[in-house]
Amino acid sequence: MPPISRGFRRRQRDLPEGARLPPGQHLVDDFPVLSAGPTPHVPLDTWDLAVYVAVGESRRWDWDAFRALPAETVTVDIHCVTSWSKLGTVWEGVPVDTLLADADPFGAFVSVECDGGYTTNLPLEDVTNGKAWVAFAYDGAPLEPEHGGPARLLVPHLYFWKSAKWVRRIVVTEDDELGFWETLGYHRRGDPWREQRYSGD
Ligand SMILES: Nc1nc2c(c(=O)[nH]1)N[C@H]1C(S)=C(S)[C@@H](COP(=O)(O)O)O[C@H]1N2
Ligand SMILES: [Mo]
Repeated sequence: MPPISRGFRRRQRDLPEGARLPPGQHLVDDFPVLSAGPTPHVPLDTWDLAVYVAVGESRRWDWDAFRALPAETVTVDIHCVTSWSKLGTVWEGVPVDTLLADADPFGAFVSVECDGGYTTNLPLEDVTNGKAWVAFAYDGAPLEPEHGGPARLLVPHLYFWKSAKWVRRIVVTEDDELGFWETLGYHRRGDPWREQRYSGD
């Protein structure tokens, strides 16, 4: 039996010139799929996106109306709490600011709800002012179901569990109502640069 060869150890890839990684993260080239349950498949003709801004004030878009909203192409780095990061990912999506345009949200948090039952909570501040999108394309192609298609939240400056796949409802809340992973001990905000992985971090 040969000794365990160094070749078996994962070699840390060199960072591209000028790139930075949050603490405790390593680079991957592939695009891992992380889903807490099966991939939902909702036909586009029954899909809609609803935003609940305040009591008695909601907005709803069916697929065609959603796709008619002005979209942006963004190139961002993404960071999963399980420690992989991926640099320079290219997405197309509708800014959450657009979904909230002219609204007067009655709370300072949002609860994001998905097909399949996944939820996550975020400060409203973290999904506004150009920091978050509802993305429908990745790398120039419609978003694959496994990666959240037809549409997912994209909040690249926070750990990627906040980027809820198969998003259907964004609900403004007064209190920070813990979501799926947050209830299981993950951090309520999840800033990778501050390494906010677990609730005590
Ligand atoms: N609806 C839903 N969204 C989700 C998840 C999930 O299980 N269900 N997993 C989260 C986690 S932990 C990560 S790292 C990313 C993974 O996205 P990906 O599968 O496209 O890489 O989605 C996040 N959004
Ligand atoms: Mo994750």
